[in-house]
Amino acid sequence: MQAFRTTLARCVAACGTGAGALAVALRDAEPASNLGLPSTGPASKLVHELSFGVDPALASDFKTWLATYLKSLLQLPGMQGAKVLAPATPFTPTPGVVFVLGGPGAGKGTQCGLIVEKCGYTHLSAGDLLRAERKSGSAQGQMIDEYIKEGKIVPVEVTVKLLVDAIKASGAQRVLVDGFPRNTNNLSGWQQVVGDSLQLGGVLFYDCPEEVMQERLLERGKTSGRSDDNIESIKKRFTTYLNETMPILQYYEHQGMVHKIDGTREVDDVWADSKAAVATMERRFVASDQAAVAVHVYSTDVPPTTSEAVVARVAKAAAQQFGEGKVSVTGRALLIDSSLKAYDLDALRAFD
Ligand code: UP5
Ligand code: MG
Repeated sequence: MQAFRTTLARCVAACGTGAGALAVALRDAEPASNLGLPSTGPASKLVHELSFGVDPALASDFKTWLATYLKSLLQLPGMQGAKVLAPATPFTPTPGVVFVLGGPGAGKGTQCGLIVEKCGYTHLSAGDLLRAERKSGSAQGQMIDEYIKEGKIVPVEVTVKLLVDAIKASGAQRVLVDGFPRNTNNLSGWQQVVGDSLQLGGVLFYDCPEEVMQERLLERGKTSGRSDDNIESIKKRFTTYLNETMPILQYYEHQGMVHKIDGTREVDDVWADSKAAVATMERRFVASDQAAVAVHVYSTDVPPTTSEAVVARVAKAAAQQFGEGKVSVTGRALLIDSSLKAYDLDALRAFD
């Protein structure tokens, strides 16, 4: 008995601990094409590991359907059983943000207003938040005042805190971050503070020549009361935009994240493009918001059963039930290489 315990301990040590140990007991069935050939020896056991991406709105219906569907799948020859694995922590979708960039007066705020109205997004303008903070009269408020009049970019610690606090307070799932990030300091500050806690759907970029923007801002300056809607500040804002914000746009362009929109046209025409861009970003959000479900299906390799065939069969059934694109299915086959049993631990036998 002691010898057995020692061997078992060595096995467990060799395999690692926890979830890793379970994973080691299953090795990739290779090459995959072998699974399609008639087996010559005694039947081996296979685990078909299926991963589902499910539209969160369908998560509950999917769960119900999956249980019934798996029962029918298990009627097929060679199929022996299945386990549905749930994530240990409940799935919560990551809130999505869209950066809105463009020169001063390009129409960022105007288009954001429409996106809020028609698409239900929450709008947070970095400039508006800074202007509100300026009113506080604190030392920080005076510093912000100087930066805005000079068309300079306020240090990122201030702006990111205002933005992140406002995003948290809003509790929104979709947020337009207007007029940010404006330079590399903004970008790195955002990435450090936000990390993966928010997902970026893309960047709306309103492209507009300086003459048009200047005319709009001077017109607005007659009534806006903004300390930077005067010709001196406007010129400085243009320079800052060209030197510091354009590189940020190029950075995101390289990543294929920018939706460039001609901002010189009538508001409604610009809106048509904004709407299409938001729809594209929404598809990106939905794809990454999909709740993850995993299933292990156990079969023998007699008759031969390829993972591709199982995935294709399950994907077809899911598409018939929920519609194309609502449930994604991927999978692979694993051979059971060796199996370890928990010794004297009844509870752990449930995993076998
Ligand atoms: N208008 C809009 N669309 C039109 C159209 N299609 N046709 C005709 N007219 C149109 O529009 C400007 C004016 O044009 C309005 O009168 C509108 O009716 C008309 P708006 O939608 O307000 O343009 P927007 O691009 O939002 O212009 P804004 O002046 O807000 O741009 P800025 O980027 O200059 O201002 P922001 O508030 O973002 O920043 C101000 C300052 O804050 C910065 O200069 C900087 O000092 C500071 N700041 C930071 O330091 N860090 C930040 O992260 C953000 C700001
Ligand atoms: Mg604005």
